Amino acid sequence: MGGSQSVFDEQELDDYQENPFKDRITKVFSSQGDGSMTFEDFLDMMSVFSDSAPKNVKVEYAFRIYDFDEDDIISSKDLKEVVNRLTVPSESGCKVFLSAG
Ligand SMILES: [Ca+2]
Repeated sequence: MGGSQSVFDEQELDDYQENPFKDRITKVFSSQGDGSMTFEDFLDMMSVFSDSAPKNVKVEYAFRIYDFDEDDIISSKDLKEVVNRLTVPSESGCKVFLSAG
């Protein structure tokens, strides 16, 4: 207590704008489950993303972010969505699709 620490610097905020998982992040931390965030939701998100958050908490939220269909399983379908989001340049229209199997 007593120390002050910036949560995000300007570069981190720019990076968030380009984050391919920002819709999942806001949905996972939304207490309503619809992507809308209360101030408490926002504080929870900042807490989890802080360097001092325990790794098990970070892992739990990472799992929820990557579990796109929210069935509590990271399936090949979820992993394909992760890869597609990481490999698709947002403005080029070029998209890589993986097939199951
Ligand atoms: Ca899933």
